[in-house]
Amino acid sequence: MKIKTKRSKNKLGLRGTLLLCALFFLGGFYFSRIFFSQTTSDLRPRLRRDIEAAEGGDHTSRNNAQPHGATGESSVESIPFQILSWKPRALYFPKFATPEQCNAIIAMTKTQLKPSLLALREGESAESTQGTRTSSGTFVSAAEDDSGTLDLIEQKISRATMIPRSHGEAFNVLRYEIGQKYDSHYDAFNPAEYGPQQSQRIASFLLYLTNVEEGGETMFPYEDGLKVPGYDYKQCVGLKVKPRQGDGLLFYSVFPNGTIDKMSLHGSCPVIKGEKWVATKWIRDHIFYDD
Ligand SMILES: O=C(O)CCC(=O)C(=O)O
Repeated sequence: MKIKTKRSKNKLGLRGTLLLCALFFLGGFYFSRIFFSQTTSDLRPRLRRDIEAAEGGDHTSRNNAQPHGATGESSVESIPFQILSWKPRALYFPKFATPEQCNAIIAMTKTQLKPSLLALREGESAESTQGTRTSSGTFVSAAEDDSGTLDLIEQKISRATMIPRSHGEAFNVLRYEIGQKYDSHYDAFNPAEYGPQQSQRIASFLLYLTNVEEGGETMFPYEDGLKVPGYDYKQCVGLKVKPRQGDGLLFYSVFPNGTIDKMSLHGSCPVIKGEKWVATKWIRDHIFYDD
């Protein structure tokens, strides 16, 4: 009896052990595959954040900052942007300024507006260019604004572009009423057309101060090399950027080698409904001295 019992126990034990081993092996293999193939980007956001923070890779954390130089900053910050186009290089900055800041800029300039002027090419006159730019506007510098609003905006533009504030012209605040527009033009001055230049406009930052119900888009007719047959500089075509209060648009008028980017041709489509306010900052390749 004793021997019989022992034998039957051994037989079952061996099978059971083998089966158990096989199950453990397969189970271990299966779970290790799942565990090691899962990268942190597959994990739920909360878990991913915890892992990144533990690894020191939390990109929203101030702790991720590097030791900085004398002119640098101690914290890591973000200014969200969207690349609208590489040809020309155009970036969009949602919520660059607050509605309160935009309204303050309108309030401080609205009594100063005069018909907008044009930089004339050789041979052009106010009469020959009449109707090209029909907005009204005024120039205002950050130093003239005691509230500090323009100072903050200007600082932020300089951080977004990494071009020192001293290279910026004063803000050109523009108002477009219904039907008003700015035909396509370049912000950079081609010396062949405008004569020798002391410095060049290399980039433009537009801060939209209002929403516009209809029309008033900033347009780039030659975006991506697009050339509309018979295009007459007055048509509203190409890449169109719809103004939204507080959003910013930055585009570069020259290439890194200093030549003018022909695709930076741009203008403002006529306002159809509502009113468009925008503050433009032209940025130069040299320190800009207002004379
Ligand atoms: O108003 C716009 O959207 C464009 C303004 C502009 O072209 C300029 O200020 O140079």
